[in-house]
Amino acid sequence: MTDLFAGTDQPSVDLLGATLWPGWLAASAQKALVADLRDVAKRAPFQRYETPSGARMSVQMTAAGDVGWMTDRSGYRYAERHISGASWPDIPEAILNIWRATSGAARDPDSCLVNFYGEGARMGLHQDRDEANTTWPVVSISLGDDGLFRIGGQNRGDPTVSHWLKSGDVLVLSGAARLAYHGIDRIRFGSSGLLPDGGRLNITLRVAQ
Ligand code: MD6
Ligand code: FE
Repeated sequence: MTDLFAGTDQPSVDLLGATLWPGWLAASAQKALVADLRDVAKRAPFQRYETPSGARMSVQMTAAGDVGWMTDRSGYRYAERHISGASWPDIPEAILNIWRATSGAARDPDSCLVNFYGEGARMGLHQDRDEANTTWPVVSISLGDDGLFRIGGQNRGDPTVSHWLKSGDVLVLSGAARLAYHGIDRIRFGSSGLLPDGGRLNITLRVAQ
């Protein structure tokens, strides 16, 4: 298993306090993760949620774990069930192993959000702060097409830096960067061959409750 991972001995990149491990996942591990996510999406199909303001998100989402992040007109929250009423699938073991190797946290995550970006999808600047305890890190895994990630500080108006996240990159938001504003400005649709029909998958692991 560990030979699927490039590992954390390679140089990391600091993005305003967030730690990026470029190309942390070998191509074989990336393919295996896509297969795991297809299984998750079979049990819990992707949705385009509505935000509290009534806007439909361009990113499609599903989840695994005890709870899954979702939004509708009544607000952002972690739900115990998919919109179908089914409980969320378990977090795949290979995904838990990435958290264990990179997060530095003494416990496993209880929530795994899966984002899918088709052509033109984006995610506005936001903080991840719907979790009960926001001192646990967030681990983010990128698969498929390149995504232009932007990160700033703990206030919306703080200066930001941008970086293209590539397939196999692992990013950890911890410490002061845990509550940094961040988002995906755009993707380069078709830039990766990992997903036959193009697009970008992002996995975020969290301790939500
Ligand atoms: C994305 N990522 O990469 C969106 N959140 O598609 C996030 O919203 C994110 O990359 C918390 C920590 C790392 C992230
Ligand atoms: Fe986020």
